Order: sequence, then C-alpha cells, then structure tokens
Amino acid sequence: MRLSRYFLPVLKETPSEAQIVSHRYMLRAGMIKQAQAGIYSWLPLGYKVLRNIENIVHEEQQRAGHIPMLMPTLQSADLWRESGRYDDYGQEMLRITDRHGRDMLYGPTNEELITDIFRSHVGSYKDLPLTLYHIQWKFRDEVRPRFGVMRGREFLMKDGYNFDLTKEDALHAYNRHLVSYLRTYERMGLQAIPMRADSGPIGGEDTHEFLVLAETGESEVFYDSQITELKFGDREIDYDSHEECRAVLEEFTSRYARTDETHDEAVFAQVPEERRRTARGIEVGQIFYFGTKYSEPMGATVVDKDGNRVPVHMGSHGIGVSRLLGAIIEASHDEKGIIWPEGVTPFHCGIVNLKQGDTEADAACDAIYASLTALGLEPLYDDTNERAGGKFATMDLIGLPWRITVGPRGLKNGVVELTSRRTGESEELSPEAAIERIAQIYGKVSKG
Ligand code: 5CA
Repeated sequence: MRLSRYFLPVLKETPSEAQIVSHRYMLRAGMIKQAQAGIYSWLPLGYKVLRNIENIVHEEQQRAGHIPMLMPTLQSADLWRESGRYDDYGQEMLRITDRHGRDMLYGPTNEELITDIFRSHVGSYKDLPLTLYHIQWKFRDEVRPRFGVMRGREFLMKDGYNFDLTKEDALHAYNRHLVSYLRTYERMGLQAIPMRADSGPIGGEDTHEFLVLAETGESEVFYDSQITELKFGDREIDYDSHEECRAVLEEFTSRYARTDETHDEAVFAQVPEERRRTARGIEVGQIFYFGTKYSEPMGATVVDKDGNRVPVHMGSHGIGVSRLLGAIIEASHDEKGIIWPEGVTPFHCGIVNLKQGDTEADAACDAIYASLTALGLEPLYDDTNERAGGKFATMDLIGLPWRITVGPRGLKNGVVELTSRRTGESEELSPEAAIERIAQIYGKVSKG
C-alpha cells in the first residue's frame, strides 16, 4: 500500500478522553473512531489488525478440530426464556422489540442459540463429540464502557461450544481449548496466563480466565511467579489425545494463579514468599465447563449406546478478539507508539523515502516495494512529501516491526537502512539483502 493512496488519519494531539496507552495509540494511529460510548468504527489500519487476529483464532480453532459457522447478532427472547436467562441477565442485555411486538435481543453470548441448533439436528451419541464456534459481534450494555476497545459495549468475540456425551469427554474439550488458547495467544506475541476464575452469568463449575499481565488491567490477580516461565512454544499436540491435553492443562494450572474472585489467602500463603506476586491483568479469554445447565432445560439430548435419552455435557469458550488489540498494545509499546508483534502487524514493513521526487530514490523504493509484494508480503510505502522526521514519527506510531529507509546519500553507496522498531537498531544493507532479511523474518523464500 502506498501511503498517499491509503486512509490513515493519524492525530498529532493526544485525545483527552483516552486514559490508557492502548486507547490513546489506537486513536492517534487512526485505527478506530468512537461512534457512541463503547461502540467503534474500525478504520482501515485497525480493521487490518482485527482481521489478522481473527485469522489466527480461526487457524488455531480449526487446528484443534473445531468447526466454524456464523450465528446472527439478533436473537429471540423466547430462547432465553427457556434457559431462564432472559430475566437473569439484567440490564447488560440490550432488549429490542420488532414491529410485530416480538421481544428480541442483541446477543451478549450464544449458549441458547447454539443449543437450539444442536437439538434440532443432533440426536445420537454417534454424532459426538462436536465443537462449533463462530466469531461474531456481541453487545453488552456495560455500566462503564471504557479504555476504548478493552471494555466496549459492542465487541467482537470468538465463542465456541462443545457438545459431549460424558463429563469426561467434555472435560477433554475443556482441556483441548486451553491448549489451543495457549498457542493462539503466543502467536500474537502475548503471554496469557490461565487463572482459576468465577463463572458469573455463564454458570458452571470449572472455569479459567486467560490474563495478560498489564498495569492497566481491570482484574486483580495473584500468582506464583514460576508460572510466567512456562512457554507453550512450538510443541506438536495431538488434540484427540486426552492424556496429552490433560498434561498441558496440569502443567499450566498446577501453580497458584487466580483472579480476585477466587483468590484464597490461605492457599496463596503456601507459595514461597519470594515467588508470590500480586498484579493486574487483562482478561483476553475464558473457558467454561457447565455440564447440563443449558441442555437439560432446553432438551438438548442424544440417545446413548443403551438407547437412553441423555442431556449432553457442554462448555463454552470465549476469546475477546477486539479486546486483544488493546491487550497487545498494552503489552508492546514505547513512548513513540505501538510495536506490533510480527504475527499480527498490519503491514509487514514500512518503506520510507527520504527524498520523494528524487529519481533514484523513487525508483529504488518502487523496486523494493515490487519485490516485497512479489514475495507475498505487504509493505506500507510512505511516498508522501512529508519531511523525514514526520515520516519516521508516523512509522513509529503505527508500529510496523521493520522499516526500510531509502535516501539518495545511501543509494550512492549502494545501501538502504533496515531498522527494527523493537530495538531501534539500524543496519546498512544492499536493497537485495534488506529484502532477503524481511523475507526470512516472515518465513518467505526470496527469489534473489
Ligand atoms: N459464553 C462465554 C464463552 S463463549 C462468554 O461469554 N465468556 S466471557 O463473558 O468471558 O467473554 C469472553 C471474552 O470476551 C472475555 O474473556 C473478554 O476477553 C471478552 N469480553 C467480554 N466482555 C467484553 C467487553 N465488554 N468488551 C470487550 N471484550 C469483552
């Protein structure tokens, strides 16, 4: 993309309404614009990152064997009356009436709708196990929407639902989700720690929240510092293996890590003092096992091997897709702006032309742009007439992990500059070598 043709409305001033760094940078980098309290338009740059995050979530869900689908945002109140949650959910639920006077609602989550789909089409244990998921907008009329996309009223969530014959199978689905979430967050450059939590309005006995440690997080968390040393890394997991998934769950949940809702001082006191930590965290996902809480009242049953009708065991599993943008920025930024991890960056690298209009500099930039594009990479080429300082400031603000700087002086010596946004370190290289390096970083094979 050439910046002169893009829509990147960066702001020079820091918007006064933004209290935390991710919200400030998302506004300043022209990623979002508030439409109403807690409701945002996703401008091109923000939309690109949102899509990248969604793609990672899709890939990891499908790797774990979960099946994508799409349910609507508007739901019938009658379904929620069946589960008893229509009255329980309270003012967070946005209730709407259509022209026929029918009660509807903008879905805050989808347990009822998916259970209805399941009971309409599945009747035998032979069709199990089954896990369906979608990525769809949700609405919760939060009392205090704040911090930009972190606590929105309208927000994008991945929500998945497992249907199993037995509690043991459903717990395997729970463990499988935990494993897939560890992989998902690490691919986004995040460490998200599973912590014992409270199930709230979703209900159920087993639940873990995934928390990214950050001073601006809304949850207070208590943990054994050893847990921060655990990495999932690139291990291969057989998602069908109950043992392998359980072993990962045990490894990642055997140390003390809880949110304030389930924190127990007496148990925490058993952690050696030098390893006890109290901090704040951003909740980027939550997994639940709730047994037959929805299947029983809603009649979601299957015929088992002995011919008996039994309610299925269920769980639901959420990832805060839009919140993740904020969480990633809180975890990865400096005083100049955002620093995107390579896994989610909106553009793979920036190209800065120090002297727009200079024949050689223009030609060199065009050639680098064409080579990177041919490799399947997306550069953002600042081809505007802005002065160099302004171009650098914009690149630093929008946080592309790599920048190639091209100017007449360097070209005389046959070099361009390759700069890492994270370390700030620059290196002089031939244009070909710089392209080769970027190709390697993103796992593309350079033809050069
Ligand atoms: N039905 C279950 C799982 S599918 C569920 O709704 N879980 S949840 O309530 O924990 O939401 C899942 C994730 O959505 C949360 O972990 C959080 O990351 C994100 N989320 C929840 N509320 C908001 C909000 N107001 N703004 C942005 N993200 C939110």
